[in-house]
Amino acid sequence: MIGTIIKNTGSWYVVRTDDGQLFSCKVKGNFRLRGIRSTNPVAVGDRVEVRPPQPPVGGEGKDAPNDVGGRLHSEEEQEGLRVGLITEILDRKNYIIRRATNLSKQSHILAANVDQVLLLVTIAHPETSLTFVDRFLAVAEAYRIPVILVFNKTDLYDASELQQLHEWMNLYQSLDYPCVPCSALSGEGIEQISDLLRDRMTLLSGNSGVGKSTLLNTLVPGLEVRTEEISEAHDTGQHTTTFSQMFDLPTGGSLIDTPGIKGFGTFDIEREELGHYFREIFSIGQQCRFQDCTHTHEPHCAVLEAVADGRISQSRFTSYLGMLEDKDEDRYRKGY
Ligand SMILES: Nc1nc2c(ncn2[C@@H]2O[C@H](COP(=O)(O)OP(=O)(O)O)[C@@H](O)[C@H]2O)c(=O)[nH]1
Ligand SMILES: [Mg+2]
Ligand SMILES: [Zn+2]
Repeated sequence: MIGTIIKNTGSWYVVRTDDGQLFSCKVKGNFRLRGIRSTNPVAVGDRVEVRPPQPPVGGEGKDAPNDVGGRLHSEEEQEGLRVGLITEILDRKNYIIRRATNLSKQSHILAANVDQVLLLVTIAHPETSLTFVDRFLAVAEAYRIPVILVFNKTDLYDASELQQLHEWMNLYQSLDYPCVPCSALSGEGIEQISDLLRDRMTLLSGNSGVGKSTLLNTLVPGLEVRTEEISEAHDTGQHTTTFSQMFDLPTGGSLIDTPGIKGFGTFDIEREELGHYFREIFSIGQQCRFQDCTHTHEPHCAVLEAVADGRISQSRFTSYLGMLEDKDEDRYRKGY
């Protein structure tokens, strides 16, 4: 049977088959993914093949998930889901990974087959930094995954914060990112967000405290995801226990929530390539004299000129330089 992974708790996965059955699954023991060293072989959003475990014939079936630890103990199994075994993964459209730590080569797959990402940002309470937003956008650009920027908690903003909201929205709208001001509490913007999410698989992302769980509860009636989760505290820790889940939207489509994950993290982008992932730097950079211009010191650099005369925003350029610097450090530490 073919289905979609809709939940991941540790080594257990809930798969919903295309005919609507729910299975609580483990992954077949010898399952390997080509080319990715990741802590999880499959992730929420993956399309997989599921088989009921082999009945034990005169002993334990070799593939039976019951082998592991001897006893079934997943939450879902206790809730009466059938037990299954993931035996194959179907081709992925894309996947989003995050390195366990900056220096680690091991990655964790956050989600697969996503159509777009909703990045929840707050101007204040807490403030999301523009650097964070720009890094996030650059990595999404590299993955070719569209991002919707949603500015939450508008009900809390004072005059100067509202002013800042407009500036930020102007900046990112000018770069063709859809921007929606919203209040998960008052309901402002919710309808517009619903429209953008319709019939798509969307990954929900953003710093802790920006209102992801609250927004989820607003968009999915009947859901009561806990807000202000404590798991976020482990965010910078080495071994985040990730627990991802996909929620169906009443209007069609789904939202994937990955608590404890605030960003994509970094991944390997060549120095000369980084500018491709900042839309305005990419387009203006076409006019630089050198094709591999890093827009830092080169003569006749169109990007430096555009920063000087305000066509490229200083904050965007600062974010770009920050990412370049990180790359230098990475290089140094890893010795490549
Ligand atoms: N005033 C206001 N508070 C909000 C809004 N959205 C979320 N919050 C509050 O912000 C806090 C963190 O929200 P939560 O959904 O747990 O954030 P998460 O960490 O991103 O999941 C909670 O106390 C929410 O009630 C909003 O639009 N307006
Ligand atoms: Mg939360
Ligand atoms: Zn240049």
